[in-house]
Amino acid sequence: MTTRTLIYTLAICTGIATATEAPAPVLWYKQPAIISETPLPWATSAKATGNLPGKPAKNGEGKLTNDSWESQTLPIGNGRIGGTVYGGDHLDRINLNEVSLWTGGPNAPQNGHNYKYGPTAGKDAFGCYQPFGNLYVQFTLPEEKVESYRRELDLQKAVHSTTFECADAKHTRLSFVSEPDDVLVYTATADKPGRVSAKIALMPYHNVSYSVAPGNTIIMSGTLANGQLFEGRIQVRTKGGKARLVHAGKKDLNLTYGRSRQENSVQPIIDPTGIPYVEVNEADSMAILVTLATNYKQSYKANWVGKDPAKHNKSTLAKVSKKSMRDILADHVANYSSLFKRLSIYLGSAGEAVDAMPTDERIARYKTTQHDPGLEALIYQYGRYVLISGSRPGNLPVNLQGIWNNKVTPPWACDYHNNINLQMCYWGAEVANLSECHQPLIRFIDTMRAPLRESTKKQFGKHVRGWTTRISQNPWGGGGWVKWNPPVNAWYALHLWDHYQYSGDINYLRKTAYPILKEICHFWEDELKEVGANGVGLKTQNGEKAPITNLTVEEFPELAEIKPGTLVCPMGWSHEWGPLEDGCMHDQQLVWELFENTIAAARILGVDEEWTEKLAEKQARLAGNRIGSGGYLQEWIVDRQTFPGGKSSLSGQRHTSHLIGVFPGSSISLVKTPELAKAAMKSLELRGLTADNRRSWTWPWRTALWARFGKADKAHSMVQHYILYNLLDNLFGDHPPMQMDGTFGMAGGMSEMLLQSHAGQIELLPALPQAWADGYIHGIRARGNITVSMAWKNGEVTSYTLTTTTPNPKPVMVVVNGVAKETTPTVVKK
Ligand code: FUC
Repeated sequence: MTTRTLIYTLAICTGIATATEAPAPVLWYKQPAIISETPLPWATSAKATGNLPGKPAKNGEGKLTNDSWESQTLPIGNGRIGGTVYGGDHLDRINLNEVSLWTGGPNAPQNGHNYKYGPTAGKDAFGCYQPFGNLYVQFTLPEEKVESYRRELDLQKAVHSTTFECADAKHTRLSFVSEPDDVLVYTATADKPGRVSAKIALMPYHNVSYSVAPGNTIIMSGTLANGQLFEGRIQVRTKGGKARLVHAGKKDLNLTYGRSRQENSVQPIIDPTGIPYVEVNEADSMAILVTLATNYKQSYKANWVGKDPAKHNKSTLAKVSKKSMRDILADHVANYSSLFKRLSIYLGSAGEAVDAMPTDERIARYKTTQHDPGLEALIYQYGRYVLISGSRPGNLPVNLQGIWNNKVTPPWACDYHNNINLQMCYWGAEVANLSECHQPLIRFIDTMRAPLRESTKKQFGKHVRGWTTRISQNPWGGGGWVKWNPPVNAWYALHLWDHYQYSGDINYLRKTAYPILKEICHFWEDELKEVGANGVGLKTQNGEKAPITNLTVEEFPELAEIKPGTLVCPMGWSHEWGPLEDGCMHDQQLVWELFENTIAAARILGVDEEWTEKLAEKQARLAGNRIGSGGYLQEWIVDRQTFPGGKSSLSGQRHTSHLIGVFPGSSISLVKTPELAKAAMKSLELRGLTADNRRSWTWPWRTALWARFGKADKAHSMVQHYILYNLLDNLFGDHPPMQMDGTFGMAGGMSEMLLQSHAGQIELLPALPQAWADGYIHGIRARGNITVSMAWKNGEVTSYTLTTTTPNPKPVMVVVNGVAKETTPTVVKK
């Protein structure tokens, strides 16, 4: 089978014609992922699975593990239901997830102090995201050897396939999660009749009850310790042969949890005897339909409780039973690809042979050559793939692992971590042309306001309006970690504003974004602290248990420049190092941008003139950025080069908090503030590239930062570092352990190298590296509801077009090959 497809992109509507041989975006492997030994209803041990050997993999702690979920399985999803596919030939497994299955609750009494999680955490604990179950399919194959094995994930269709030959038949298994039909589908066929024989079970992670229903249907339902109801159903359809339900009458399952050495985590211990399963004998083909649901409703008013999951599953299967498999697949592909195909990208190639390599071998090759623009383009498109598969309107947003998780005690609770991770997952949403996939984050921000208003008052005092939150959040309005993250509300505001800037949707601005922006401003109006001349009143605390002391002009002479009446954000933490202190630059920059954008929004809407005048007056008094004695941008209001004890406060830290005004913010830029931009560059250089700098999410951020500084080869080297140090075989990001922020984030980070639109103009190829000298991108987005397509050769733009769906567009300034030109976008239909 060839992975190469000749794509002639004749963009008639955009006027750009490119005839480029671009490889189809596909991940593929010559071996299945290793499935750890597990007892199944038809066998107390599935040790001898008969599978082809998998690749020994390391877990997040760097130890070899028998289960290679983390680095070898491939994700599928529809934003609600997620699966990670192992692709075994004899025994196959899909780890199943549903986006809302969460233990814990609002953890009100000890909010944040009770960061207890796990499979049995109750309402008073923070809880964690839970895996739902596992679909196991044990095939009976002839004794002959399995040959020509291949598993692949086709990013153009969002379909996983496993193909191989055994005896004289070719076997094909497909899996995908349909958004229109809301089911996960697994099919098995062979090109000779009667060759599909298998046993199929749905295995749990929690205490469940089993029942069965007509049509070879198995139902698995349960209630978590926090009262959340969940239910999963599988239904098996066959063509030819026979299928029957084997049900020994076992209903209730009581699990215990123990540490599994194989998976190096806590796992359920299951006695499988008597669990119902479906047996298929000598069918021509079979299809397994999986539906999962909980009774979660994203509404504080409804106490987070919604519809009965059983009803949902029953009606989903009833609806889908009227459709042929061909139609289910066709509708899935049409739905998914209508989003994916909006953007195509070609950055060059290291040759046909490299483009055709298995993905894991290709990554290994990259580690020695560091040259494979095709792999880099694949990483970009994979970021878009996981966003479409993990984040669809109407659902919760993606968490630390997207929606894919196989552990009942996942790292960091698999929560909504908001000091970089959650936000980064959405950096590609607008610019990479997936605006509707941004909706789950925007809705999350919106729906968490009600509980957060209450906890914010408890923490900051009754007089404080608005809301903010702790560093990690759960879907119950609860917060994890003792520490609050006050400026995160202003960071969230950037997302709300960006969605307007890219879409130009004035109704959204009026009804959704502006009221939230205003409320966040209220919080800061009440929280900002005024200091005197010489910074009198500035406080610092060297760690949570240390005494709070004053910052003085005697110790920090630079405070002499602080004017009386200066406003600072109180006691911030420049993620996650240094003291708790007034006026951290990360906080100051975010609040400055919040005020700036809110004032702009009010002007557009023609509202709140008087109030925004006051806001502008406050904005002008915010303590601003300062350039430190070493020419770097100060991270704190005082010029620190070391912390008490002598450790450097400039290098070796993964967060680049004080550069947030460069990206994802835009208050510091080469165009608007060249001196500060130069200092910010120095700060970034000083951070270094080793040790703590190497994390899943550090590289996409630094890619975007260097791109904003116009340093193409530096930006590209951040992409290279990501691949060298923090990329797993399945293109998941590795913190370690696996963390999906980097995976999502690269779509955003790399976009900044190709197009920027934050400084009042559209710049084409602002940071194009040597390695991508010839290429094209069709369908990248710029602020102002503009879609850009362009091609380039030897680093120079050779053709470009701008389109918009906004009637009567105004001309915009476009920088092409260093020259600014006024261009009016062409109007196209929505
Ligand atoms: C933040 C980061 C860590 C990690 C965690 C989940 O706290 O500082 O590196 O990504 O989130």
